[in-house]
Amino acid sequence: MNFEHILFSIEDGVALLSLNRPEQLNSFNAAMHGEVREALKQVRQNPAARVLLLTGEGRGFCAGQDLSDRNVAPGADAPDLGQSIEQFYNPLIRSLRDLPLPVICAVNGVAAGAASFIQAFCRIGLIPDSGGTWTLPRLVGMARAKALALLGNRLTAEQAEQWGLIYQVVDDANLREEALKLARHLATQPTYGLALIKRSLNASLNNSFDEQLELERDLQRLAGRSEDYREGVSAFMEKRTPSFKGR
Ligand code: T3D
Repeated sequence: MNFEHILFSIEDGVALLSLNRPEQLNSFNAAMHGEVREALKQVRQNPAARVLLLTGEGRGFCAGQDLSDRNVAPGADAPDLGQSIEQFYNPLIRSLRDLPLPVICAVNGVAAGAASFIQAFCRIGLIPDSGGTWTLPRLVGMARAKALALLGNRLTAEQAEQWGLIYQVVDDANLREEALKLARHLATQPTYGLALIKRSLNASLNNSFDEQLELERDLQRLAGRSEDYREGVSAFMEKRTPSFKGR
């Protein structure tokens, strides 16, 4: 498949997916959804991909749905946004959350809509979707989540970091390099073990402490059977740097 709306490559273990509709601040249309879906399928199927790095071309990261596709004539039927969420957005979010690899998001500019430092939805009469109403209160607490969602104010990257919405702010000029450095490091690490860590942390948000202890037992059993665990222990005993294969 030739990609028109995204840039996609797999190199040095890093799958790099950059949204590429800069004039529309990388907002999503159906074609871009299709390309992202195909790229994520390739990431899942290609063992050479050991980390996913998401970013955007131009001055924006992503402005959510392309609203020019939603500008209906007076009197025309309203679009079925529920259907669009079901067909496009929810599968995308599930696919990223369930991807058995670390996912790094290098947010290079304004992010609104599906990946967001502006919960812009309230400005056009919609609600935060793509899991926003689930994720936001868990990351920043209910008071701040409500303020972000009801006011639609811009949250600076520094504030987003302070509030726990993102991991780290870096200088604009260094973003791509810093993100690649992190991605390349993760690409040399025990990918299968990292996938199990991601799975257990995701599950912890809904589990009781006892349920989580049981999940940890089950996933540690799987991790303990991996080639990388064996290599990690050997390397430790032999006082050398481990060489992980991601299995
Ligand atoms: O299928 C479904 O519909 C399901 C539902 C999905 C839910 C959603 O995702 S709804 C959320 C949709 N997104 C928004 O409401 C954000 C709209 N954009 C903005 O509010 C602002 O653009 C930003 C706050 C993100 C950035 O502001 P600013 O001042 O930095 O840039 P700008 O001048 O507004 O935008 C620059 C250009 O990008 C401009 O085009 P132009 O005038 O240069 O030709 C603008 O129209 C375009 N653009 C920005 N966002 C979108 C967009 N074009 C289409 N769709 C957009 N979402």
